[in-house]
Amino acid sequence: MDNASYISEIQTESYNCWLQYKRNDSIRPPAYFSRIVINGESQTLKAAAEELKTGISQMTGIHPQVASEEYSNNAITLCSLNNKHIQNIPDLDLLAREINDEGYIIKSASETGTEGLQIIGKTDTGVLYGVFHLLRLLQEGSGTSDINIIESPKNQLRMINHWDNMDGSIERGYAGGSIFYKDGQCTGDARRIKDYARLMSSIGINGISINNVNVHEVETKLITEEFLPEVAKVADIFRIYGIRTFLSINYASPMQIGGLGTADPLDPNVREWWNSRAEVIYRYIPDFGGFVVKADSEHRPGPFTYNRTHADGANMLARALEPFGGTVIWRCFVYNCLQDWRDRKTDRAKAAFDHFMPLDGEFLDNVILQIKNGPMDFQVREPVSPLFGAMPQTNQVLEFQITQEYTGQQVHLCYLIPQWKEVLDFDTYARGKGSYVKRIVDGSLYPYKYSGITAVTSIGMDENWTGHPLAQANLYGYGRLIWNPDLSEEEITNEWVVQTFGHDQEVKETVKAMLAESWRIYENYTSPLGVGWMVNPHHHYGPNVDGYEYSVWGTYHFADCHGIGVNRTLKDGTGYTSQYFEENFGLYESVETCPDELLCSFTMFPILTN
Ligand code: GCV
Repeated sequence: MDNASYISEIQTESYNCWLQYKRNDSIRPPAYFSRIVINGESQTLKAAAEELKTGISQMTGIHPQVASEEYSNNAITLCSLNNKHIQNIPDLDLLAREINDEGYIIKSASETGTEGLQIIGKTDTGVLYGVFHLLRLLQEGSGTSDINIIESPKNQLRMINHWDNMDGSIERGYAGGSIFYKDGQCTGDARRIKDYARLMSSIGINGISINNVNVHEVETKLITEEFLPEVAKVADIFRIYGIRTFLSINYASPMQIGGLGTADPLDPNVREWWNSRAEVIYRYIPDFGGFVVKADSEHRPGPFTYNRTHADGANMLARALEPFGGTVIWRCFVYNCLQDWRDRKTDRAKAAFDHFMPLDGEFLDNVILQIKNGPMDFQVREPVSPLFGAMPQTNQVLEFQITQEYTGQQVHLCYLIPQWKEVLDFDTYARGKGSYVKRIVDGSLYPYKYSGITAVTSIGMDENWTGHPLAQANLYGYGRLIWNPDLSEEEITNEWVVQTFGHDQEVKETVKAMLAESWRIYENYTSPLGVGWMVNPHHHYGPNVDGYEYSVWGTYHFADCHGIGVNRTLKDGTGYTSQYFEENFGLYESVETCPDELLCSFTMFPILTN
């Protein structure tokens, strides 16, 4: 194939991302591929069968019949454990105990002693995940005999946050307009939203918030009857694919749309207002996930106006959602964007910890704190936020950024899986050695009721969803990594490359090499040594030495004729290092032990003149 036609094929296929199901004649389809049996009635099982049928047809040319019956010997049977009638799988009860609510078992003929293949989930969503797993194996060219898979997601909440505005724009979006809104209306095309749900479900996403955390006037009304019927349509599609819908809310809603004179969380009228709002929302969306909240940060309203704490604010909302099983996801990205840091003691990096750590234990158990991976703002390199592990009594989710705000805006290639793996593998030492971030957010270090990982998405109306086809790798990799943080970068990259570009050896090796090196290359030419903020103010496209936000106090990195970097030591700097547990405090406090890639995050280097 010549270069030009190869590229045009990629462009048209790129809408399907990693669900292309390219024809692959090396697959030897067993006889049972011609029949799919669904044991159950749900729309989720039907969607699973539809996906499987599409995948098998496209990859093998066989067009399976779909039948609804209890069990068939010579078929692929899709069945969830609550539907019973599963035959011929020895020790099923034992196996069932090994998977969680979203887990699944896939067993092929040789394993069951029958002619067919069974995909058994604890729930129907588990079955759907199992189907996507099987399709992935087929795309990768794996054989169909001897399949014996027992699989569960490691993280409970696996979320995506949209920063979509109702005028159709996306804050920090680089792939066209919103798929949900335009001109102040909900205009989402059901077909596209379904395809989006398929893509997200195939990588295990189970919650999506569909509007920007900066909630403006129009979006404030998403929780009213003017827009809830439209939000419910999105939720109806998402539900089929195992995804709960969340909304970002405006903390001042009781004033802006409720006609009250205050949004004080301790005011009984305000509480009552939120209680009845929750009732209305759940009438439209019975499985509504809850609220995402940005409060008291970057000019957003919040409880500080009333001299109340973030716990007061979050708990008020949590009480309203609790009877319906909803959660409040309260962001810790809280800092005073107008603060003057020229005294070199005031430090934005300290803000989240200072605000939230003292509140440990004060939040209700359906509140979850959402913490950005670093203490500043999704820089190409930052230390890991010291809040991880510092709040044993408060549910936590980790927030990544898939959209490439500071990492090249989907024009530059910057594969973020290596960065995210470093964060997840970071040892906080919160409970001694081995207290990795991944163990905090999967709920195994502390017994959190809710925990997990979320990320700001990178998609928009562009045909290829992400602006550049290679940027799809970050979206795919995010889902796979948060499903199982122990997957290696290489495994994830291999999966994505094959599903996206096929099996051509040269293409595979070239794309893999480009991805593998891209983060470090991007770091080196934009913002090395952890200096951060080498970007244009506001647009955040780099490199530029002029990085700062909102205020007039100069650059964050203090680069001038006297030196560069921020002294964050306890000894004679801002004291940020003391927010870490002892081992990491020691590491960062001394320039001798501080890792090279973070030197300018912790030390000010004078320019030596004679
Ligand atoms: C949605 C940074 C971004 C803002 C974003 C904010 C946040 O400041 O530049 O666009 O606002 O983070 O995470 O709330």
